[in-house]
Amino acid sequence: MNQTMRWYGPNDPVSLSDIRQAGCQGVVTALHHIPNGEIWTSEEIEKRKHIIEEAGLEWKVVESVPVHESIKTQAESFQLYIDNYKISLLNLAKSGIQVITYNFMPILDWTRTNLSYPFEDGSKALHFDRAELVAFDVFILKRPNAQKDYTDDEIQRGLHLFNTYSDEQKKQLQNNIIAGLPGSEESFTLEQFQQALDSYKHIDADKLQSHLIYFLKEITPICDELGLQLAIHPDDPPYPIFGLPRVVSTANMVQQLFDAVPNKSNGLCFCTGSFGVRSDNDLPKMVEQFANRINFLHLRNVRSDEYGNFTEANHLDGNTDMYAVVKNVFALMQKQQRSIPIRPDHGHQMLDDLKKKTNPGYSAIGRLRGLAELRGLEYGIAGGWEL
Ligand code: CS2
Ligand code: MN
Repeated sequence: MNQTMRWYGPNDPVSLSDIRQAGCQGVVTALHHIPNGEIWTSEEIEKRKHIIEEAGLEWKVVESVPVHESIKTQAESFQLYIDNYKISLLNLAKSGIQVITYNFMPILDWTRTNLSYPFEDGSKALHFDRAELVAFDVFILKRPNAQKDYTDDEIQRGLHLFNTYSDEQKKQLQNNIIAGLPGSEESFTLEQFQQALDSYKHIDADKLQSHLIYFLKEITPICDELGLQLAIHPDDPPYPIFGLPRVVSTANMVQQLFDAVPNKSNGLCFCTGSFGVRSDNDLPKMVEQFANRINFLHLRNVRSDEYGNFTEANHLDGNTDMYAVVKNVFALMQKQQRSIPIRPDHGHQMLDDLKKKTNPGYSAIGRLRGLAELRGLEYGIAGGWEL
């Protein structure tokens, strides 16, 4: 596996030197300063590439080239945004980038309710609590008809939190959910968020899926030609929230995308943490099912329950049998003679990082721990060679 870490660019408190010392060959990054929907010029791409290479690292994977909301809803001028996307792809390929990560989650990228959840070993984890989601959705945002998306029990627990939380805690909860986690391109006030939700009023899962398929049919021929590999990131959490449709949450949903658009560039970012929240996703089996389509791996673990609450656990400990996943990944890489890029997806805030201001999920030491464990796991599976 080709080991990388995500780097948020020159403003990231984790430096390229830190990432190199963690044992990575490369970084995964994006041009976060370019507004969503605008073209990534060759000049900007080359500038970033130069900084990375100066530090002795390579840049082969982009995460993410964001997909403009108009493409997801097929709102006015969406074709223009698709054309811009194609130009960005062309420019990236010219600079030697190989893998393009993106996602098709409406409005919000990954979502958590608590960004500093006390984990039992003293570190801090990211956490998703349905009762907190209800407290925000039903009682703070007051989304019309939100109640029908929850059980009575969830509503009672959400109401209890709403009644006991201080104003400050409510504000914090709101920020955690809609102020934009690292990597997400948008940040909302309550009014803006409700407005964005309204733009999905007439878009159900079938429609959103047809928009994704349309987008893939537009961009995959160009990617095939340029030798680019696409990597769609699954929904996180992998079930509908705020009444929004989801189209990349299960093995079946992913299979439908490959059946509809079989082009060779159409591929997957296999995020074990996202898929792993659902007990109906058998991850080692999915590695086998999508063997020819996995272009990038996000490895992390979660502990989830039947209601959809989850905590990000340590990388080798949680719902997912990481040994079985890495064993299957290793076997497919041997068979296909290719090295798939991986990154430890998130890590706990721990040790010295507890005293620092860090990007939630993306502090140095927790990810270093995760990467070291995963590297050791692969080394053991490989029998000590072929890394
Ligand atoms: C998140 C997201 O789980 C994750 O990897 O950190 O930022 C994710 O990378 C994007 O949704 C991918 O487009
Ligand atoms: Mn991920």
